[in-house]
Amino acid sequence: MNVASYQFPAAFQWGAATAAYQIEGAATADGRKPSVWDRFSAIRGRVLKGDTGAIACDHYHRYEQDIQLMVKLGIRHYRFSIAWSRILPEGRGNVNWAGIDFYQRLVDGLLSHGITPHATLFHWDSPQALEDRYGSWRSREMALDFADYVTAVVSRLGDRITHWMTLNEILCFTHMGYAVDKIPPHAPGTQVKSLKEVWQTSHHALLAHGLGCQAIRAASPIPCSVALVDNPVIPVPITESAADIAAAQAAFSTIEGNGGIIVPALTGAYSPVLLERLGANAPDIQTGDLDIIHQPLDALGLNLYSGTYVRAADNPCGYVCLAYPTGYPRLHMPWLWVVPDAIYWGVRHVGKTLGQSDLPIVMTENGCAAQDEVNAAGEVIDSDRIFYLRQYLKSAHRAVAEGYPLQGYFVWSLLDNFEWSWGYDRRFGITYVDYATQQRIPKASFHWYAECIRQNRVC
Ligand code: IFM
Repeated sequence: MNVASYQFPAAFQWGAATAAYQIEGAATADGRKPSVWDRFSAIRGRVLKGDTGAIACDHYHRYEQDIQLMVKLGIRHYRFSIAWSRILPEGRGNVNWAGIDFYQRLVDGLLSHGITPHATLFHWDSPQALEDRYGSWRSREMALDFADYVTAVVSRLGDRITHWMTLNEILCFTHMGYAVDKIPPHAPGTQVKSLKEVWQTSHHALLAHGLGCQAIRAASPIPCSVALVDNPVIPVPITESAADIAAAQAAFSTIEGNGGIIVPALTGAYSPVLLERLGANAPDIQTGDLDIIHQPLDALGLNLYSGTYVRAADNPCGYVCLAYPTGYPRLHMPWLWVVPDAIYWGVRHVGKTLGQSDLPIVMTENGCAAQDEVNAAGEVIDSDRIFYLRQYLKSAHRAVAEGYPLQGYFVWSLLDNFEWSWGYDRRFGITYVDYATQQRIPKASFHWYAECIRQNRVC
């Protein structure tokens, strides 16, 4: 591997990622019933400009055209998610064959072009019926229903999908959907009464992950890879002195949600520091739960967009998080501070801080929203996105060059799409979508990324 030219190993997986509710549209087609996001986005004031995912990129009807885009891009790996409410419209019970058929057609189309499908089983769009029945993630029943849904999917699609991911970004769809004293920016938008109840929702999601892993392995007709996708906060040492590195490591396993999501999933125990801090607000954990949660994984997916600078401090936790100075570069989201080193440190923390040095890691999402415009020539020259992606990919390269098991990179996203509470106002795609006509316009970053893939290096 040539370090100076940022060359990646031949087997490095280049890909692009999307999620069902953000691109599919066709919200009432072929037996699909509402998800919590259909209901949430229909409530005035929940999503910017009243946008919903009812049409989105109309990918449900245009998936063949979108596969052609992937071919043009040169990716050999595509990450997408399966919509629970297309497969089990009521959340449990009867399987909707039209839903299965859609994903079979999509996957067969990918495979016929040599593109490996990587399927996420849950990317936030849980069936509204389960919210109505028992409050979805507030109930332990949700984990059991998730496992049944996984069995329904994997037993029918497992002959052609070998890369499975259970849940995407647990903290977002639990803590941001049920937070106390905040207006939850995520579906279902329920205000629970205590912080304990919030932590209970993420505990149920962890259980769903564990039961989901078991269900995948039991239902898959062929050997397959099973992963969790998480978005931990990444502490980046402000200098690479031994003291600041130790501070970043101390921060990684305790900071914000990390100690209650990635730590139990990978080690089988919540961070003791977090549990002490939570006190009576810690979730109820039943005997055996942590064994279920701590399933062996074939890979870990990391969704990384930003990082938090830390330095060593003479305080009980040994670190302080540093505020971003005024004028620090940020792209088109309030949280999108440009911290390329987050990729390197994210991969390193999983290996060294959590002692998982053999666990293969895939960058399952990285990208940015930019204020893209179509120019008079009909092009979108998103040099800001290229600037961002180039730096992050160099950081990924550093991790690989130092021998960390980073095996692939999926840009978020193949297409502009429904960015949750921000609706269509924020564009994360390397392909511009004109929502009025559904025209796809590959941006400059699309062509740049295609060249990286072609040369297998950061260009
Ligand atoms: O669009 C989201 C995606 O659904 C989950 N990860 C972060 C992306 C950008 O906000």
